[in-house]
Amino acid sequence: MSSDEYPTDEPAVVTCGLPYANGDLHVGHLRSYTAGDAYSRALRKLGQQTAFVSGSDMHGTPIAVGAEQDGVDPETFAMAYHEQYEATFPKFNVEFDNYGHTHDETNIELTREIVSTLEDEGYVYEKEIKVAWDPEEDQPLPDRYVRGTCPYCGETARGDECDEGCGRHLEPGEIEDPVSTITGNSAEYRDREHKFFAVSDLSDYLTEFLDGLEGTSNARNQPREWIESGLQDWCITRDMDWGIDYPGAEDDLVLYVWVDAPIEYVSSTKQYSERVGAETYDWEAVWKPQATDGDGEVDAAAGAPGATDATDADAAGSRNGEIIHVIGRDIIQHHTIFWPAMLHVAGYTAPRAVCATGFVTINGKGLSTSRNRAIWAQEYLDEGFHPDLLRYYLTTMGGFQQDLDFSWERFAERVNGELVGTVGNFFYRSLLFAARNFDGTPEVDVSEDVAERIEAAIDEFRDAVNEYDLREGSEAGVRLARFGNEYIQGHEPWKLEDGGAEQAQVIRDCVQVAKAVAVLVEPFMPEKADRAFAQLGEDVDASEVTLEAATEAPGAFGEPDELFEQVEDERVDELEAALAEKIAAAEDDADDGDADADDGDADDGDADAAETESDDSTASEDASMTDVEPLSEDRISFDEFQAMDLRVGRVEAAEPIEGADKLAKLDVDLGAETRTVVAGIKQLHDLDDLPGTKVVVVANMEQNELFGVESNGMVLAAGEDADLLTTHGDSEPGTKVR
Ligand code: B3M
Ligand code: ZN
Repeated sequence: MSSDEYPTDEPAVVTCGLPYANGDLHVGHLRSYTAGDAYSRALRKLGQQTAFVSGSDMHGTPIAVGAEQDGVDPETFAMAYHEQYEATFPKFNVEFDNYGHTHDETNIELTREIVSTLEDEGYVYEKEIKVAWDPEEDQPLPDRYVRGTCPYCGETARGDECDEGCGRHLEPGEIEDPVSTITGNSAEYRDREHKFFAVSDLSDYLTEFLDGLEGTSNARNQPREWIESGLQDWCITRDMDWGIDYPGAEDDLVLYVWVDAPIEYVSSTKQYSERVGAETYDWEAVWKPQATDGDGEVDAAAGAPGATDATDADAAGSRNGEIIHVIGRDIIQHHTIFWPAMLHVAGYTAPRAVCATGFVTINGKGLSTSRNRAIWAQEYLDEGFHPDLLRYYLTTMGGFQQDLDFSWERFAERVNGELVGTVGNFFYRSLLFAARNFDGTPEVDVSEDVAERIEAAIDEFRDAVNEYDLREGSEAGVRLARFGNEYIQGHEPWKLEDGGAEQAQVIRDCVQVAKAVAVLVEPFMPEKADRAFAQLGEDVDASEVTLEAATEAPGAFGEPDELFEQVEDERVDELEAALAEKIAAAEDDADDGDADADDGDADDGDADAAETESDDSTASEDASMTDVEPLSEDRISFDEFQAMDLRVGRVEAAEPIEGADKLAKLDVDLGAETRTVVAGIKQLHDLDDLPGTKVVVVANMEQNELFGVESNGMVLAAGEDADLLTTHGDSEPGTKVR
């Protein structure tokens, strides 16, 4: 990797965590796949050579357990889901350059090769350990065949993962009070020989690696803590017959699924390269360090395996590609400890960035497949909504690392507000006017101010991509459309002489802004952007162009049609009611004892990235409990907390905002200055009582415009009643809240 700004001279690869091929896809999965897809498209917009790859995870107990339940062999079971995923991703415009699976020859071969190198380099040893065993079935109980108590946090956990508590990876034998998920019996422990990868020898390397790692801060902070508390070696074999046989082993000893799963990132890139030819995309230029001479020319492959060799290559000057992993935050440890350790010893390139997305909640509660509290991919499509609307929602709702709440109400709000109201409205108005009065783009130059405004949006986009900030990236386009609306409103071209020079100028500017908006929102809504391009008379797709196209003039075009459709209130009510009904039905089933509750078996085995199952299990018993959102497991560091500038403020004036049901405009004294803050408290407080009240304000909240009022901070309030937070003593306005 380099640490140059994107676009760099090296090829990039963007990967998404591999879905276990064991269940239907839902909105939790889609969050990371749409994010990965949007990010790779955004990189391409910058002109970065990029491949976007992933594949299905076919091995491990998540598959074996599911196959057993369905009474089929694991390969048939996993392959059916693999094919389903392959067909589903494109329906959401998630377009992998290669989507493979871990059970194909390329991956099996590469896995054996990498494991042999780990052995040759002296990083693998054998050790006798105690593994959980089912006494009745007389079989070993790896990973998901056992549940028990997490030794770190005391929550119930799966054999290899504390899935409901601290999220840590658990080594075989670590789980306490193990119970077999096959028979429900208490498991025994038996001695078995297993292979270990000496990760603990690599603490220094990993510390250094983390210091240079880009992406989201959670992907650096958590592993740092794990390293500080002492790394354990990693058991890389399992007593099973489904998986990749351990090279040279005789009995049923396969590699742990987490060894061959990330190797599919490399295999998938290799398959892509083989398909398009190395001149078009060279997988080795990405994954294998290339030694360079002084002037940066590539000499020869210096990807000789081994820790020291790789370090030498670095020291001599090495070039290799930009590896960017997009994952769910529950698999940070695998991607920032085990995986880079393997890559390093095997002589491969270290990842440049790990972007770990937060979980998805549904109406404020943990997504749960077994409780049917989920929006399934197919279900969304069956509702007839355009895939780009969900893409937009999922990729731009918050930062990568924030948990993301899905509700149909908010979905409609964003579609109707930003897409219909801002982007669609501006686009339609401008193009209709242009088509009617000028048969398309008027033949004048774009005015200087507008050209500058477009350039500023392009810069915002470029910065956002370099900061791995999809939300900001999308805002660059949406803000530009907002500017466009203000521009057309302010210049009132309908009042100018039809077809005259003044009108031509305004419309020329608007057409260019419209084209730039289409270019900038393409990563998030590729199909809509392609359609926008077609309406502008372009003969290429918006997905094929780079940022330069934003400033190139469109030509002639006819009358447009609307890009987006309003989601009506009644539709939202219906969708919310149907969702509540299906969750209640699943709960009834659970109460009847028919359905499995969250018992960690195959049903919730699709442990995707962006899914949380740790929802309130007493929901149906205690109505008051259901109102309390589950406490977030997404811990933040002190640094992250400090990034928020919380201040004591004093309300100086409060007045309603006309046209808005809930919003009030507050002038808040923050010591250094008085700020205007818009707050959703109009119906909940008597505004006349507010002046003089002390409040707590997020002073560095991004600026936002609501009903034409610029809000410059956020007032903290609790719950549905917007109970305003205040101070207990007499801190002065401006005092920092810590
Ligand atoms: N198959 C799914 C998960 O644990 C797992 C990801 C593998 S990524 C290399 O989220
Ligand atoms: Zn735990």
